[in-house]
Amino acid sequence: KGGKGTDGGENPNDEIIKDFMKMAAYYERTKDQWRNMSYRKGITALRRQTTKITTYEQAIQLPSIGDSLASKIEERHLNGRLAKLDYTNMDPRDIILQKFTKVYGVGSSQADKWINQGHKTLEDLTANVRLTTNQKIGIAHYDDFNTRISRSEMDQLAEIVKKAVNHLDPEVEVTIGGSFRRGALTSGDIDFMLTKANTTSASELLPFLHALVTHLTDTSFLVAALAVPRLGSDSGSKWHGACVLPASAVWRRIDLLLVPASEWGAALIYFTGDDIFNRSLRLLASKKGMRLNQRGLYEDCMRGPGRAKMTEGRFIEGLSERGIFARLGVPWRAPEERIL
Ligand code: DCP
Ligand code: MG
Ligand code: MN
Repeated sequence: KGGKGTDGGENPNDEIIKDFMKMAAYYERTKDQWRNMSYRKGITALRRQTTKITTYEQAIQLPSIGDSLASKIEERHLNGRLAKLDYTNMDPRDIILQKFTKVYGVGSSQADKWINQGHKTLEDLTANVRLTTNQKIGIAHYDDFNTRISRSEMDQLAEIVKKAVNHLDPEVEVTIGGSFRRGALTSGDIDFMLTKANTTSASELLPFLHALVTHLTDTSFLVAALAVPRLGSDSGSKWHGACVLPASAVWRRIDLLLVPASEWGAALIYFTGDDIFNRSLRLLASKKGMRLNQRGLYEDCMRGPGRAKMTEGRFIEGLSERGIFARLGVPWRAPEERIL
């Protein structure tokens, strides 16, 4: 997914960080996971600096910054730009890839196929491709879904959902996760987590979800359902849709996650992200013979080649976010610090 801004405030290395984010996103789209990761690790190292890094010699001292990134940091300082970024910015295939993957529900594999078939614009897709209902909505509301949401609009959206929840079942608790919980100045969508005391499975919250979605649709707040929970699947507790503020014409993406109270901590880690932070926590868990997912932390998980899971492992913690960090043996990280 593209268009993600820097989450927090100011950093003396903001300019190079922004360029490195573009490089990482480029390598993510082109599925070069290794370079994508190198840039992301480089960004993490730069974020931790309190002074501006300008020379190769300074940069190469930092953890996770190798020859190639160090050269680019110096180049960016001396020239005010990165030649490689100018080059990728002109890559015609990448320009189309970016456009297509910014359609809701379209990943780089689907976008690749369309490009290979010769499609270049969203108009080409509309005219020549058999699109799913969701892809049609994604294209019709392309600009809406790709416009970032300010924190004050996030508050307004949250207010409407919280009122409805409270009206339907005051025992259900609402928390906003995602980039908003990380303190981001703007968000790509709004991510709600819904839980209720003493629940042990997301399916117990399904009747409530149904009532909530019906109510918010009847009151014209929800305008599309894009993905509904399918029982038994891994995404069994997630609802995706679109909403709109009263008197606004701009559709916003909204996600609702049903969380049983027993899995609250694990779900909170998962839905707070960011996705890269989650990936690194899960990798760390697997290196320690454990397994982390959105439901909990498990120990004594047996793995085969390529860290493929062979046994489920024993559930050891799900309730508390801090408890999971502790059992993983990693220092607590506030949501604001969970970037890259
Ligand atoms: N998530 C994940 N892996 C994914 C997608 C999502 O771990 N492939 C988790 C981490 C995200 C959270 O779900 O923080 C919410 O997903 P979003 O796509 O809404 O991402 P964010 O809220 O982080 O950013 P944005 O502001 O773009 O919505
Ligand atoms: Mg989000
Ligand atoms: Mn989301």
